Amino acid sequence: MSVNVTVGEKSYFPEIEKINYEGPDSLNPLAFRYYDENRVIAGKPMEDHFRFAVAYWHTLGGTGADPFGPGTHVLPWLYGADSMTIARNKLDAAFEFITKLGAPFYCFHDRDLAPEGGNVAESEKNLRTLVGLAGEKQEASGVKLLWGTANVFSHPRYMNGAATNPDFAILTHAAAQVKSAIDATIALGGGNYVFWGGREGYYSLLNTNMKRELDHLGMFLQKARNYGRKAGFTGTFLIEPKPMEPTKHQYDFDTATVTGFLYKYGLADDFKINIENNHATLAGHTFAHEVQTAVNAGLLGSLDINQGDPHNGWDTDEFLTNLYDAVELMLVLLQHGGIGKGGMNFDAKTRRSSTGAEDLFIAHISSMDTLARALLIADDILQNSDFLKMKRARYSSYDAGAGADFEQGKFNIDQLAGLAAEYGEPKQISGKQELYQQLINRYIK
Ligand code: XLS
Ligand code: NI
Ligand code: NI
Repeated sequence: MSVNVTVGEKSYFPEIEKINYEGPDSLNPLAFRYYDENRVIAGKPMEDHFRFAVAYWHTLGGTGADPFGPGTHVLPWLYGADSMTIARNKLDAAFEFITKLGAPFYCFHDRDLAPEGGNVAESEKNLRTLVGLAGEKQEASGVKLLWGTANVFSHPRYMNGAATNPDFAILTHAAAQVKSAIDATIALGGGNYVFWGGREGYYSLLNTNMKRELDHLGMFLQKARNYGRKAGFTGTFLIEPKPMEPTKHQYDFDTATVTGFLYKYGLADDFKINIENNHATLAGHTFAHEVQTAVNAGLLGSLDINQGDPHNGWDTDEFLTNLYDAVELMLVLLQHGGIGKGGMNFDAKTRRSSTGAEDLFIAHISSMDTLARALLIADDILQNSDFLKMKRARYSSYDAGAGADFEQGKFNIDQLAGLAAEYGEPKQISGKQELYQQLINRYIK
């Protein structure tokens, strides 16, 4: 299904035409070389393998500002008579960008879409107005909402956290925002609703009652879930782990931590996990590890697609172009049934010195192509190589005999110890990691 190009009163990307698939030999940087949305791979069209989404905050709001200087990206839609005019212009630019790129989904925070007002009621009104307009854009273009979320970390009031803030009054403001962001997500037919921790975490245990803060977070999420379900939200709630930044100890450290949290607070039936590659890197994991961990728990929800810099320790949110990592990711996804009702959201920004509108398109195209190419490679590996056979053979001692009985729970520790005495010292079996790596490289072509 392709989306219809939707341009507002004035075009913000007049030099850019709809991006088309031109095939691997194309030298056109503004064309897809691998991402061919309708091409069927492993039983479904490419589009459904990825469900690509444009992230409103980086792509429409990212000015390139960093701690050492202001923004360098001149985004014409961010200039206007007042904040609501700017929000409307931004919406026009967003849908022109998304539809020219041909991404089927987008994601937003409440404050990306509409400005904060002077009080809660005004903020809610602003959001409702923009939700109405976004609904019209979705209708005209066929673009859908992958997920909505609330920004409960930028406003200074959230400096000590939102749901984990020691001040109850701040928690109530977070509740007001989450409530209307859930309403917005329902109104726009969003399939998922995300909670990224933001400032839910701490810098020093000296001034922090960690147990109490975590209980507050658990309670807050239960109440948000109850509200969403009552209001008719049938999609999935997602938690996005991150180990550090902005706080030193973020509560949603990684997939394993969040899995434990979801079970402890009775949330595992309604929540799944939104995994971001750069957050995995910061936690000392690979993206594939995090995705596999979520799969194991039955909690894989969605993905934030980007990559970090392995040489530094913060969230650089670069566009994913590392083909090797993408192949590992696609191998995990293809073996485990794919991304389901989640998608792949480009939580990534162009570099501060990449100042052209064209750069925004090239960045998304490159990532989409990296993943599409990785899909083709991973599918080829699974269909035509010994990869799966080799991996299965490693565990063949559990396929029959005493190993299979162990898996059935038929032995106690005494009996297992008896078997050890019977077997004597087992002969070495090589793990052959280098052979697997050689095989992957053979298929990257
Ligand atoms: C920040 C997070 C954020 C979430 C949405 O590091 O990745 O962008 O995806 O709040
Ligand atoms: Ni993210
Ligand atoms: Ni991030």
